[in-house]
Amino acid sequence: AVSCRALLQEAENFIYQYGGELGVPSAELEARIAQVKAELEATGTYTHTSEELAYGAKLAWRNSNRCIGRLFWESLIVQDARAAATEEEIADAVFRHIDYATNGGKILPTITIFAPSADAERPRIRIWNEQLIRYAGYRQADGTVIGDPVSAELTATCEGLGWRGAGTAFDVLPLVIQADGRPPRWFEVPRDSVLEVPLVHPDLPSFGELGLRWYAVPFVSGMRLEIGGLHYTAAPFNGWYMGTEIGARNLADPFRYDMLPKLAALMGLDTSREATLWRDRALVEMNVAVLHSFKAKGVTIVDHHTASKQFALFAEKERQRGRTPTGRWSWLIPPLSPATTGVFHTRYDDTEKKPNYFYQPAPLG
Ligand code: HEM
Ligand code: NRG
Repeated sequence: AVSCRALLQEAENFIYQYGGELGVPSAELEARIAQVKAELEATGTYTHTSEELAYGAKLAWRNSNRCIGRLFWESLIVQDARAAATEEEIADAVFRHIDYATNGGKILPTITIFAPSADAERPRIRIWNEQLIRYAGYRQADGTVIGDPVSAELTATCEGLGWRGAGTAFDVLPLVIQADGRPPRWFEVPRDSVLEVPLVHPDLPSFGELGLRWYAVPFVSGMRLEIGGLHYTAAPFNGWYMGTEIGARNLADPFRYDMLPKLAALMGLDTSREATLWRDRALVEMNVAVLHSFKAKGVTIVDHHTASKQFALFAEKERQRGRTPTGRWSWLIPPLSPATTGVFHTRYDDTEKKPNYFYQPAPLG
């Protein structure tokens, strides 16, 4: 249950911000507010114009304190899929997003926005995947996982729904969609739509023997986009990867692919003592391989030094426009050589503004 007054307040705040930043004449703004109010009183909710929706999604990115990639917030491409109602229509719009944004490797930051709900606890549409493309993780009897352990729970859920994967360490999970309280349905992502990068190292020929790869595009699909009091519980978005996300976390974390011991062995490092810094040396080469392989395949990626400079430019531009840039330091610093980047030596205001992207409860169970 959502009070009409609270929703009207959120709607007004957003419409005034929208109008203020885009220079909408005040008479037009007042008329729009009156219209929103009438629709709210008649129906208990209201409908964003396409322009409000597009700008709201951009503002939500600008306000994402944990994101280092925000310099490009104004160029986000917004696809309005609020009319998609059936699971098939939703899956089709998602597949179009994947193809459009992947763009043969020249990645376009894009969001596709499905029908909202006035009540975050009663979503109309949920995508059960946290990312549109991720690798399955198959839990074995001995407790170990083949593939990506982060996906173990969703993988088991998919199997419960009748899906069967090939069983390799890099099987792409199906898309799982739930609409209007119906049981969830799964859809295999078309093979041709999944761009991947086999990982090689510029000067360690045997690196390829590790058999590593990663998908080209991070499509975040589990978060809730909130604009003007409306909850877009299915609004998958993507930018491109910062190399460390893959090289210093996904492939390196002991609870993910845990590849540093294997890479150290391949490099012939002395792993008998921590003080040889074999982990650190392997970590750097893993990240070199990620950046080199994406570049060689023509897939957009950014290194953490460049991203840090781009973020400083974003913060500077925000100040020039009379706004205080917000950020969460603990997330903005990269997991590799943090103190070599500018963000490490800068303080950030972690105020949470709206519109924004929020975590929402896992739909599983
Ligand atoms: C988080 C980079 C585009 C919204 C992050 C993180 C990185 C990053 C490195 C931290 C991720 C982690 O540690 O797991 C980038 C780059 C982009 C980009 C290089 C290239 C254009 C976008 C776009 C949006 C967005 C297009 C939304 C429209 C977010 C949000 C988070 C985030 C909401 C927090 C995710 C969470 O809490 O799990 N970004 N980003 N980013 N980014 Fe971006
Ligand atoms: N660390 C996660 C992805 C989180 C979002 N990162 C981005 N977002 N770059 C991973 O898969 O490694 N984006 O929209 O570009």
